[in-house]
Amino acid sequence: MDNKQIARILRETAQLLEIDGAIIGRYRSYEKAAELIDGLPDSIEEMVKDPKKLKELPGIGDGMAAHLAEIVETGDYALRKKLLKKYPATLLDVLQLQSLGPKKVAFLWSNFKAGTVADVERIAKEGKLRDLPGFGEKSEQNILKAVEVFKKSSGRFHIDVAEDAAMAIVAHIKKAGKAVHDVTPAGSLRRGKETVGDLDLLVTLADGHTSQKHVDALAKHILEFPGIDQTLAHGENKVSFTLQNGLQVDVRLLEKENFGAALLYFTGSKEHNVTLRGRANDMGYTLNEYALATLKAEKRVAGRTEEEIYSKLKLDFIPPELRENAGEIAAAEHHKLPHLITLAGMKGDLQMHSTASDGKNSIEEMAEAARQLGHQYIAITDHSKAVTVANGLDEKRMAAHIKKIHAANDKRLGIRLLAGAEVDILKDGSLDYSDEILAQLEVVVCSVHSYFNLDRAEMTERMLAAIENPYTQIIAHPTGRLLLRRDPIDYDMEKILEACAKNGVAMECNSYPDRLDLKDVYLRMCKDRGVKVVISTDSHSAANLSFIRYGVTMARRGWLEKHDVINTLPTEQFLAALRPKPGAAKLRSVTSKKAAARR
Ligand code: DGT
Ligand code: CA
Ligand code: CA
Ligand code: ZN
Repeated sequence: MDNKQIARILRETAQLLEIDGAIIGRYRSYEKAAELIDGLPDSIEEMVKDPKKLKELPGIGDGMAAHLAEIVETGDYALRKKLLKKYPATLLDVLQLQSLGPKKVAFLWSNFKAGTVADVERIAKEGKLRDLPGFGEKSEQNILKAVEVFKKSSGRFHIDVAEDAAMAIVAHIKKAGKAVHDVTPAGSLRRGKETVGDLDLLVTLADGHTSQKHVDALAKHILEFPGIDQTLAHGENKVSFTLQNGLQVDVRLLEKENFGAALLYFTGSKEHNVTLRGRANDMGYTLNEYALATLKAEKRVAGRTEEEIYSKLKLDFIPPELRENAGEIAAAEHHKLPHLITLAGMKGDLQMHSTASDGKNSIEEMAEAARQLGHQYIAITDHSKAVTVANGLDEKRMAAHIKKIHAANDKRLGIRLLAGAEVDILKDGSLDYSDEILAQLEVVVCSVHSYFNLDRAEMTERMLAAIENPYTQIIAHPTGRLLLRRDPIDYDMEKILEACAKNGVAMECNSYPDRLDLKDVYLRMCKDRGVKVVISTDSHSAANLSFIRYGVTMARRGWLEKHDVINTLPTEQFLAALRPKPGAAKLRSVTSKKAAARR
């Protein structure tokens, strides 16, 4: 049982307790423990063996330590099970709806017996909510919007959840030993899509282990994976099962000889495959999950690797992230594929929070973790005052905080620390800090955290105003989407990108797995329109800094190359690539005039 599963059980217990009307302290302790365990590098399953160590964790006392032991031992938690007898499990789905907290969920349950998202949708559509205390017409509409998001997203999973599950299963399958040659994730996970419907894993059999007897033994071993909830299918060369969080997993067992063709087929996308098969047919071949073969004689020409199949089809190798039938096949034919950005190319991270606002680690701790990742510079960007829920800093606190960042930088921690802030874009597009503070910041990151429902025209004006503010340098999580939870805000992206290009404002590719914002299509628009991109993590703890890999994946899906992303540049060049500060621009032109006069 991994930390994520344990955290989920605790979180659900907290939510059910809150619905049940438990006193705040009671459910908060579960919530806090869930949050802690989610971000913990050490395995709780290991730690319960030594209760003393467990209780050294902040907020874990005797009681919680015993609960954790119970969860690890039984795979569930008695209190959660008891509450699930009292309330339907589907209430947890209702709780997922943005804009419905536990109090309202409890209210709807006790007054309408609304226990499913469909129930809530029905009573909202019947107009029964608008007159209730604490609801109103606007909230009724927001609930219906949230229901739509839920319906679109249900059954899909965030990329980090999918990746963690895939890694655990791969490790388990490899424990079968010499029967297994290799295990490779395919499907949308390999393409780096922001959410994943199900996992597709390919297991290649070792030489001498390909008989049906061997395959059956291996299948049996795979189905002993401890995270399995239900076995769905057990065929000749395929097993399917679901995990406790509902994620489905399809595992295919195959011979090495067919690996390339199978990997190509099961990586998809379906649309890429269809176009590829059409091309194969035009060239006198047939392509399926076993091989590329001649149409007439059915003579096999390739199949062991993807490379040899692409090559026979007279195409350059197409990286999985590009396989969406969005022009990549034509580009591969003409040797025009982009040289995609890589994780190793990243030199800095421009959005993260410290304990000054809602982060879990100090400036120094963030610096050390970033240094270990190989970064040359980071910007500490705590929240501005409007974001009260995140303990945003007012001008006075921010002025002191800037000094603290400079002081930390002076300690020469092996990484350059930039004094930044994530400045809220207010409803009218103005920024949440005075020019005096903005002028002191080395990196000004601006973003929306309120009024997500403005109409398109008003939202476009708001964003334009923010971009035209001379202090704005980076727009963070530009569309404000929360994957599987909240739709993006609505504005005219063409107009906004045009304004970014004109004003030298960079767009952020936010790496946080529930944001991944901008999305791939918009990133490609940035590239085509000459808008600079930064890839940042929006870390709220030192452990989050490694999320940058998801941002890089999204950037690759957006066809971005090293030169499209300014935080691939070394420190000084990066700073020069940022939009110049109002004062600095004047200063720079004065010095260059002086330089010209000298020449
Ligand atoms: P997902 O799971 O919804 O996130 O997306 P995928 O792309 O992983 O889709 P999935 O799991 O249904 O199938 C995995 C790959 O297998 C898919 O990307 C392409 C291939 N595939 C599946 N079904 C078909 C099909 O009917 N025709 C073709 N050409 N390819 C298919
Ligand atoms: Ca899939
Ligand atoms: Ca599948
Ligand atoms: Zn933010």
